[in-house]
Amino acid sequence: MKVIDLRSDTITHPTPAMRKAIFDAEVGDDVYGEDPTVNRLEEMVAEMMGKEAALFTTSGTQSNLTAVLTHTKHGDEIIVGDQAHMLWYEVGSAAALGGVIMRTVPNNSHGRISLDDINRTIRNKDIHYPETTLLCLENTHNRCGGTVLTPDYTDEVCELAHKRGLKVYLDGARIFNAVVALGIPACRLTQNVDSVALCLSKGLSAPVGSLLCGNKDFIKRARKSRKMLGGGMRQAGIVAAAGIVALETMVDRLAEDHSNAKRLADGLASIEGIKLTRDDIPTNIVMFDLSPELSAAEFFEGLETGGVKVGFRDGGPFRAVTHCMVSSSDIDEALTRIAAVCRRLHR
Ligand code: TLP
Repeated sequence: MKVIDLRSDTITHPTPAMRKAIFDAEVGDDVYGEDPTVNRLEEMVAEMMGKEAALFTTSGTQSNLTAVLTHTKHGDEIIVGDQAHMLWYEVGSAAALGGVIMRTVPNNSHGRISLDDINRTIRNKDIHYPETTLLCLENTHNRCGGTVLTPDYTDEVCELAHKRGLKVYLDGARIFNAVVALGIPACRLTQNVDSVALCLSKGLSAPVGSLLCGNKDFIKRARKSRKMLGGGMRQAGIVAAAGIVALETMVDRLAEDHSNAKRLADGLASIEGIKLTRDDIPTNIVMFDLSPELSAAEFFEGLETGGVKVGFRDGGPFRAVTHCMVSSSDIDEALTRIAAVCRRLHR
């Protein structure tokens, strides 16, 4: 039985073209700035994002922390949405290693934080207060169901934050899903943010890596922060080569993941006992709950033995993420298996 793994798009393997590029990669010592493949990837991504420079990091988590370390000083306060990946899934690194307070404001169901909330939360200058120096957005928004922030909204947030003296950082781990959903170039979504990171190892299917982008001075300082975090990677061209192929070949096909996510959501909505957390499925993430008469633990166990893996933390909701290693017929098969588990639990 083929296991249909919908836990995350992070489970995707490098494609044959990536493996070939890895094999052939020209390399050098990147800590000396001498890896030609890393340099090529960084230039390529900086241009795509409309920024002066980029820095190759090991992971989205490392990019996010590197950005915080570079934009702030110990004791500062940063504003994040209460559903932000940086808050939930990064081991409290901004506080633990960056020495900053993460002040939360609510994310709405579209992954937005309101301009009023932002304005209210930024501290005035006062001897009692920490300084608010950074505001963080996320596009697409993971815990808000792969929702997309529009360029207009992003611009408005940036205008307000900049007026109040803050920098804006965008966690764009899945920014290409937003790009494909909106049909606009990435640089339009990043035009006014001070820095942005994207991931190669999610829907784009590269084995490792993320890029942090910003102006030259920011990236120069970020390079030092990354070094402090142990992220100076020497002959990293081996992995950067796969990243270049990912950007060249895997972006447009994200549309297929989005249509498979819709197919999955439509099917789930028709299964008795399952309730989607939202009506629209903007990109490749589907979240759902069970009706109260069904046990989440039994459902989860039933799926595992039935050959379907989904994400499940803290009592729900469940999360299913589509990616290039599941086809539309795999989605149909997953739906058949999920429906069978629900029928059994209803008995
Ligand atoms: N998210 C992972 C898990 O950590 C939950 C996933 O499976 O979705 N920003 C966002 C918006 C992310 O979704 C993730 C990964 C990261 C940053 C961190 O990236 P990595 O895993 O490369 O450190």
